[in-house]
Amino acid sequence: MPRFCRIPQFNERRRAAIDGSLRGAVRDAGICPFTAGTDAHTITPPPPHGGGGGIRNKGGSIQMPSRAMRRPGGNNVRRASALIPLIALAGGLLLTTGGVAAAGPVTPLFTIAADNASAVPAGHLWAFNDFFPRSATIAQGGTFQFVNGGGFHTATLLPASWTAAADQDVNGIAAADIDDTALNPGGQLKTVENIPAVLPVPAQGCGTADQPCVFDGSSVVSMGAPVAGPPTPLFVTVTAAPGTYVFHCRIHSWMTGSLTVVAAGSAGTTTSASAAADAAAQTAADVAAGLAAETAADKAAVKVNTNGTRTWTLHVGTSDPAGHVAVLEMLPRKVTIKPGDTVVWRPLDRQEPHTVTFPKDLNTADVPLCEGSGGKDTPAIPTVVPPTSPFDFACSGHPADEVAFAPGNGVNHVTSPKTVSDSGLIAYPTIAAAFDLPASATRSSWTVSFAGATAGTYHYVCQIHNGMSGTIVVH
Ligand SMILES: [Cu+2]
Repeated sequence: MPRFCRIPQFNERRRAAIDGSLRGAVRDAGICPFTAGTDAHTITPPPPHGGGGGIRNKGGSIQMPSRAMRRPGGNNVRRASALIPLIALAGGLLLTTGGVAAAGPVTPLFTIAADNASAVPAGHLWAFNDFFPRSATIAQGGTFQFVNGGGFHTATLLPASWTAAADQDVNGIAAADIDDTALNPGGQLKTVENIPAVLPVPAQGCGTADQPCVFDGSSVVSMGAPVAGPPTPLFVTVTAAPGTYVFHCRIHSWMTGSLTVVAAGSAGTTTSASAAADAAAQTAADVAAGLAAETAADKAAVKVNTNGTRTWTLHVGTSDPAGHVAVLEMLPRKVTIKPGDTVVWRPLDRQEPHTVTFPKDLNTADVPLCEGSGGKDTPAIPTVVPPTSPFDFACSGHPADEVAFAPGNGVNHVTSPKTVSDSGLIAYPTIAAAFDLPASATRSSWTVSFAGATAGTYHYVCQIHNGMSGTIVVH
């Protein structure tokens, strides 16, 4: 079994239904014993020149230790998280002995939003995999806030010595199922979801306006993804030395920004108004880029084969070249083919994986599993029927061990509007690389034969992105 504990995850549709109290339960009680504090506290920053076996070079800049070395263990995590209440207590004592009443909530100097869902043009299904604003400057001692602007994101502020690519490699949402190397039914190497890495850091004790987390430049501060319940803002007081620090999303590898810290009293720092203006300018540029990308991808390529059938190439999602806008649409959304034709889906989005699933959402984008001997995984058992969240699954007395990510069913021949066909993960190759997955963990295309298909309307969806759907008319 992998050395870190994984807890169940659920897709975006089901996430909306989760009781917000679960988030607190995860953070405070630690449903998974290793989630409190998460791995980020205990992972040693990648050395500038790694040694030992399994070295690989990510992003051309940093050499990483082997995967086995990089997997977080549990004990140090607990030690790190136990420090948080102590720090909080010390802070309280200082206030008390100073005779100063608690000042009450801090007003943040500015806001950095992960995503901007309200700016998606009407009639489009997009996500902004971008921070608004992407860069900011703060004086030492200042407080700002990260907020979730409407997607499944983290905002993870990294120590000076870390790069976003290195953090993504170790703490990204996806990981190889290293003890089970059999292929998924869809033909991909198995991928599991690394849930602890996208929970808040620190896990508890700070982040509110009354008690901001402190970023001192030496350890991670992260607004967790909305894994359980609605997202909450993360207030951060910056005490780090002057310099530039990277923040990023552990789910979307190209989603990065920078925070420049300057000495207290310096001029030219970001204000609420300047942050809003920068965000607005970025939004306008992103929208234009997203529309251009969508238009470019909204065409089917058609090739006539020697036997007279046609091969259609469609696009399952796209993005602008910078990866700031994820177009979560099947493009073109509807095509009319003939029996005997073949349809190929290609991903164009650099950051979002997808599935092509006929005829409807099967709820198999996230599959809670129990580890068995010899790496044999079995489905976890629902503890609530019907289950409404991944926390409603268990393995003989403990939470599910891991969550398989979109395994697919391997059916690539569709003959009726009722045929159940699920590609499993389709993704641009850069996505596997960003998470240190083997390239074969995703498919760079998916081909479905409609040989012998009956006339009719065939619906299909992406199981990862709610509302992402398309239609094939066989005529
Ligand atoms: Cu999708």
